[in-house]
Amino acid sequence: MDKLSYLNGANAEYIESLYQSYQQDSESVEFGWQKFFEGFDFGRGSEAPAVTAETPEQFLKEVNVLNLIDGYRSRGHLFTHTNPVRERRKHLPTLDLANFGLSDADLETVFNSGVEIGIGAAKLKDIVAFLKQTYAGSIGAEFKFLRTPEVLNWIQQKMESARNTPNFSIDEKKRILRKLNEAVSFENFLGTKFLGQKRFSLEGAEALIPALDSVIEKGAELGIEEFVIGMAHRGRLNVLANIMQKTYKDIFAEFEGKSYNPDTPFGGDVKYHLGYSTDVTTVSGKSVHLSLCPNPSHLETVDGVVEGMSRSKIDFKYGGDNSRLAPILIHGDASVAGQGIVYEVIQMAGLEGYKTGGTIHLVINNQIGFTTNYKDARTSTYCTDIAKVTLSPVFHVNGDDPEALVYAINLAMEYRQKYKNDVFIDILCYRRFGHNESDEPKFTQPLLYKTIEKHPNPREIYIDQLTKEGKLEAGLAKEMEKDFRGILQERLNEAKEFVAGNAEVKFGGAWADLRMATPKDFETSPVTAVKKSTLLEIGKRITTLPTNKKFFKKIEKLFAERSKMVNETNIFDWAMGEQLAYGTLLSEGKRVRLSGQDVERGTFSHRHAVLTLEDSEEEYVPLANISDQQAPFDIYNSHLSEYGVLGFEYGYAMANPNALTIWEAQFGDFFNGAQIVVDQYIASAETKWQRENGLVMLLPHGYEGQGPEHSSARIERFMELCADYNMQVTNCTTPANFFHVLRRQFKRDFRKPLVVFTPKSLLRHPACVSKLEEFTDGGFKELIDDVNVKVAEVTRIVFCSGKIYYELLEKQQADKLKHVAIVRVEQLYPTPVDQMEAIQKKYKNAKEVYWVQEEPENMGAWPYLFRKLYKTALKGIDVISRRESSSTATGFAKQHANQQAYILAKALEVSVTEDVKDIAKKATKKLVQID
Ligand SMILES: Cc1ncc(C[n+]2csc(CCOP(=O)(O)OP(=O)(O)O)c2C)c(N)n1
Repeated sequence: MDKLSYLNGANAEYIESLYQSYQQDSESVEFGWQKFFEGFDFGRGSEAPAVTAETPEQFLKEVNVLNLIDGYRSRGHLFTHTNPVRERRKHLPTLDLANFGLSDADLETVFNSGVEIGIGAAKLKDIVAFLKQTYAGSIGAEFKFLRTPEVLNWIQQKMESARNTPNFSIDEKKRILRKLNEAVSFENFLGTKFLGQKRFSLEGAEALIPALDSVIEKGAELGIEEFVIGMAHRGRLNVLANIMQKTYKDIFAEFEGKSYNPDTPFGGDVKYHLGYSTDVTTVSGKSVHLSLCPNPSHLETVDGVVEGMSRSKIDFKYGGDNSRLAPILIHGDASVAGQGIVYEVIQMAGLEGYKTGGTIHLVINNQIGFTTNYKDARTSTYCTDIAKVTLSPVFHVNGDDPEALVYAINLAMEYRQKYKNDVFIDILCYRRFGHNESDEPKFTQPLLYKTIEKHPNPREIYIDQLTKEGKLEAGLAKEMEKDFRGILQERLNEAKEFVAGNAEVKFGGAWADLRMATPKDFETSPVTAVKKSTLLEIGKRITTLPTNKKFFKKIEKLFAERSKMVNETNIFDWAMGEQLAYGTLLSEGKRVRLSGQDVERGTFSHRHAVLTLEDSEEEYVPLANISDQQAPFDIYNSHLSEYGVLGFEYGYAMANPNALTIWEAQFGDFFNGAQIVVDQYIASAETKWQRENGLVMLLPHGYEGQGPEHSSARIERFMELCADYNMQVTNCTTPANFFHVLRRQFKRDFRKPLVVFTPKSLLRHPACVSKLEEFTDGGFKELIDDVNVKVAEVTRIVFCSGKIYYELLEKQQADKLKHVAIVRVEQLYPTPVDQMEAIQKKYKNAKEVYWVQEEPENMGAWPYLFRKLYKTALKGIDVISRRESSSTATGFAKQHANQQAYILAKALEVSVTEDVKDIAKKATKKLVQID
């Protein structure tokens, strides 16, 4: 009806003429007017109190009332009673009658416009009462920005039929009270028994517990079989205990410090970061699986991970049916407003490769972030304003009104199932204590905390309400509390007795057949070769284009070349090595998912995994057309996000160990936008949470004169995180080794993250090819020895990795050098130290051993290798590299070329040109002598 607002005070003749048109043909006027005139006619012909809107002036008054209704629907949320501890600031214009051309004198007048809200012709005072109750009570609904009339009307109808007074049965009310009681008592109990220990209590927002309990019930009723939940510290223990059903005993044991077992290699994490999964049975007897994703302290990082886990399960467990699983993200008000990752993740909601059928977002809006007032935490009106990006409805709810919250969350669940979009619930509440239990909030918010001190908890408020309604038997609430405290005390006593057992990790669900890795697993790589006939057959399938489709000439040519590799030369380039890895895994029933910016074609135009037909938008995906029995091949160009997408893919791999999940950075350096995911999940999840993950990161890397931002994928950043066999870091030099390292992800009964520094210029380098036998024989090689030299003639060993190898090789061959063995370390971590030592032993005449890298001395693998090797037989190793630098690479092409020539010359001990000598002088490079 907002179309009518411009008519406020418009001319009466116009309305009169509209009415005449409507009388002749109701369809001739807009829908809003149809409804209005319908009501008008109805009012005139009804038994309702005298309606005298016979004149244009009266029409206008009716329009004013319609505008008032529209005002409440669209702006009522600004005037709600949703804040339990603060007066809301004034929003102008108000919804006062005067702002709609009405006054108190009209209150007794009957208006047909009442039809618009379903109460028929009614006195203005009743219309206002209805609107206040519906739109300015405990729930503020923001939905008028939705664009689809059907969705808009649906929410409007839901709001107006419930009128903020949901009709819960006595049993439902008792359940809400019971869950509220659990939430409140649990915190009180922890507070008294573990005084001063950090627990990030939920106090002030306890209504979250009945709300989550209810959404599980409602979800199950609407077909949900699983929820994947992400949340931060606040109230997490309460959710673990009272929703996830983690036993009180286990939680208390963690408080007592009993779960630490010195015999395990795990570092563990604080108790309010741990994940958990469980099966719950609803009141109606349905079973629902709940997974609470582990999360680090970094707020909102978990969002992408939860979405990825959800999508993964939707894909492999629910056959793509997203009405059977829903993600729930629980945010804080400061973090949802402040963290950019929220935007990155929310943008996924409608993207083909990432959508999960709608996420239910809950915000524990305690109006404070640590010590920061909400006014300093955002510019937007609401902390949830990001919801408007995806046109997601928002319900702002008073956290002291658990029934309103339960109603709102049930509505959100229904909405999610029906419209498959995100929906937000902003729980207006407060934080009873400081940021944590040893913090003094009065230092920074003295007045607010005076109010909070006196404010009754939500259970007391609800008991009061139920008592007034006459719905609560005397003594029941007290009994509930006593019983529950009794249970808690019993569990605490058990926890004190509890001695930590051998915490051997057992995987469940999709991970049931897997185990934790041991150092022995990394001594050699398993056979990952594929039978020749199979490889060639798959090769044929993925290089043969259908004849009934019209492809670009260049694509036809490219595929003809690929086909030649399969059918004639049997020599494969990098792109084919990669495609054959995927093709063979798909044929073996392993799902392959690759996402990242522009991955379908490939940033360097080498992949062409998705082909768009000429003159049409139709796409053809060769890897999806291998056979009917193959596993799905999912490849998606991502939106321009690293942090969000890497988190998503990590989550995808976490849920499904049987999918090869790959994230590719556009250029390797861009991964640092996702450094938090690397630090907090990829590198450390196993040590902290005993969670394995088989995610692969492809990071284009190599010094090719493209300047500081497109040269380095920051190998050093990964190397510094390597410990405890936490991940595999590789810099392969051959298509076959790349093929094997990808396949290796599945050929062992454990999972490990794999980082591959991938080439750029090598994609088209004539020497960077592999023969058929390299695919059909053996497996991944951690180290590749030099086959071009004679052992006895070698006086210098040069270890290197990645692209520089081909430059060294070229010079070695061009200058016919016999004294330098160039040995490639293909796997930087776990570092094949034994194999490197064996090389040193083998070249017994070698007097010198160098590590040669393109990166500056303070970057690349050297700082790590230096630290590792000085305690081994290779302690005499020295480095040849660019001099240390604060920037990854030079922006001057000439300087780049000189630096590169200098490295080659130094490494191979060949004559250095004048230019390079000059550079060398300027570089003042001092080789670090070890020992
Ligand atoms: C990315 C990030 N930055 C800073 C912090 C430190 N920190 C922990 S809690 C907190 C306040 C969070 O406020 P809010 O999101 O409103 O949640 P609340 O603690 O109030 O429940 C901050 C700044 C963090 N954990 N993560």
